[in-house]
Amino acid sequence: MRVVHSPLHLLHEPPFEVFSGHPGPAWEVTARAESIRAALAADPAFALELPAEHGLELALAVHEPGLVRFLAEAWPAWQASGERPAALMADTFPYPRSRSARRRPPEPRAPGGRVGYWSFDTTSPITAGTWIAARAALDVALTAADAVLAGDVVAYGLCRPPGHHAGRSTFGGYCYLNNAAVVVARLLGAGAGRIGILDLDFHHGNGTQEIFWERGDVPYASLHGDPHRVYPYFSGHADETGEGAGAGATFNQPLPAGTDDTAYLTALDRSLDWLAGRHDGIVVVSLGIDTYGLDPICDFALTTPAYHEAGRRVAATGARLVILQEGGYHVAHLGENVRLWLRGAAGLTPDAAARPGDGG
Ligand code: Q9C
Ligand code: ZN
Repeated sequence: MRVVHSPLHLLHEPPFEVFSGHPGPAWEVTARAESIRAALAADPAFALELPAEHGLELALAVHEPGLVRFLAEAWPAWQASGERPAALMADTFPYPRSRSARRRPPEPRAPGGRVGYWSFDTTSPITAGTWIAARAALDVALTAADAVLAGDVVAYGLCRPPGHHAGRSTFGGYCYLNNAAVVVARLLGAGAGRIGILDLDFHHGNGTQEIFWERGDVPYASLHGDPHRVYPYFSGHADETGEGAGAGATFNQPLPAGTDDTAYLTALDRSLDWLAGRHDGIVVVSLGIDTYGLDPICDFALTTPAYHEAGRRVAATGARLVILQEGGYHVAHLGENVRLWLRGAAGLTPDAAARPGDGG
């Protein structure tokens, strides 16, 4: 299986995040992607490669161009303003329920105002290398998509930063550009017909859902922690099913704390049944491993063998898969869990060492 990764992710090292009133160390750290890269590099079933540059045309189609422009300019503009903090992060957001501000306000000039205008939370700092890393993650995703368009049955993009929380006009949740959504745009443009999205991250993919909310040709299925309980709080409920041409093309399964392997795999089967027949052969997988029982910021109870079984079941649908990395914060076990998911998706046994003939 081709594995696309870029060392440019190392330039994005958020120094902190603010969540539930706690200023704390960032969870979305460089060591995450390095854990995955190391695990895959040690397994001959995977061939690591660098991404090809793809430019920003598709990102500008999926996202509001002002967001892309802001992300590109934010750090230099912040530096030029004379501010010198470790990272640029929003503290003030537009509030659309204000009766006197129902029309969209203009984008302010101040960098601190601009960042609130284009984001929705306080967990996604912009640092000196954030834009370069976000662009590289997009190139990673698009290069994996190219492999599938060229005939590979499955390809994996080791995206960092992740993407599924980024909406058309907003970044947040450690995500800046929506890698999965831009890949879907690429596949649609290549004439691949209806593209399925299977979002397996612990958190609801609010950005991806929003981008395809009114699209009937991009069915979106997600299983995730119930937003009544967990981030991103404001989307992911079961009664969100799409609108307009997209009516019925969104399928959310909010799940309880402690969801274990059996319950998760049952919900996964429901998502796969729902997706079957709604796409024309290619499914983009937003692969979050923050469903892991030991994940430090999430509350599911999955164990390592479930990841191999999940990958196996997704691939057994016969869909061709563009698999993109999203979350997963238990760094020590992250690489192994991803490796096993991908081995399952490749139709390989869990353990390379035990069955040396399986590689390739
Ligand atoms: N202490 C992704 O998994 N912060 N984003 C929660 C809990 C927001 C998750 C912190 C979680 C964002 C891609
Ligand atoms: Zn997540």
